[in-house]
Amino acid sequence: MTSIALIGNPNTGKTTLFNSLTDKYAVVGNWTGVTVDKKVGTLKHSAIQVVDLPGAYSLNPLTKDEAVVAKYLLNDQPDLILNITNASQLKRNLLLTIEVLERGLPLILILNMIDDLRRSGQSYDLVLISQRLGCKVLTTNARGHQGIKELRQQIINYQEVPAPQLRLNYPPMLQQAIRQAAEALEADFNYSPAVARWLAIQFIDQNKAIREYAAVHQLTPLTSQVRYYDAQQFADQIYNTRLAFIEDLLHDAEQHAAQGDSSQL
Ligand code: GDP
Ligand code: MG
Ligand code: K
Repeated sequence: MTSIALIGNPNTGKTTLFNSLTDKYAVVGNWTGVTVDKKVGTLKHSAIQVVDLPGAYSLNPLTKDEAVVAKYLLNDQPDLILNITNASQLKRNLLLTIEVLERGLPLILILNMIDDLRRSGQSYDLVLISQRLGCKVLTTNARGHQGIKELRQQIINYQEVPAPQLRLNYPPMLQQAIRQAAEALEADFNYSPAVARWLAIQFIDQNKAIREYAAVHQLTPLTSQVRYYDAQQFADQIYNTRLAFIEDLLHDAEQHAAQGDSSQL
């Protein structure tokens, strides 16, 4: 069965979007913990399964909610991920986007709450954002039911959404550690290159859910090789590289929009 997953930070409009896409009744609310378990519905007039996951700021779980998302990406293989973001808080939201893009599954980035962004007078060049991240970008106002038809069309054509190839330029020593671990995971455990690399990055980043998974599955390329590195230094480098990438991206996307170079919000 085809399934698509909604992933994003808390309060970005995931449940609002879920409710307008699916037939199934679901409670909308923003109390923390209201969606600790994933909610499943079906896309209206289709058999496509839609999964509403709890909000998370990172795949490295600090809370039970966040652990659900990390475990979902470890154990499930959705045909498409909808990454819902608050368009006015992209700097923070895109940190999760990068982690999910690195997983390598087809993904559409949704800049939701586009009404708020427009009201604030801000705009971004969507083509630039799409090119740098290597994924499709759509805008929605989930509360006002805007952009839903276009999104629905993209979901139905999920087979045309390519797998992302995002490769951030992590510092050389870190890059080498990632590559070594990833190559061993591919060779010895048959992981695909994208998943192997994602597991290596997440393990080095001290993701608790991934470390548990690596221990249970005895992923020795991770548990034996990587532990010799300075874990905290690498985790800092991962965060700093992602943040610098996002800051550049948003700076350029704003400038291009201001110059009217191409498609704007
Ligand atoms: P979730 O935590 O990601 O599931 O977010 P919710 O769907 O619960 O939405 C959080 C709040 O944002 C609710 O009050 C929604 O009505 C509101 N909201 C959702 N989408 C939009 C949107 O596109 N624009 C605006 N202005 N508000 C929205
Ligand atoms: Mg929700
Ligand atoms: K249905």
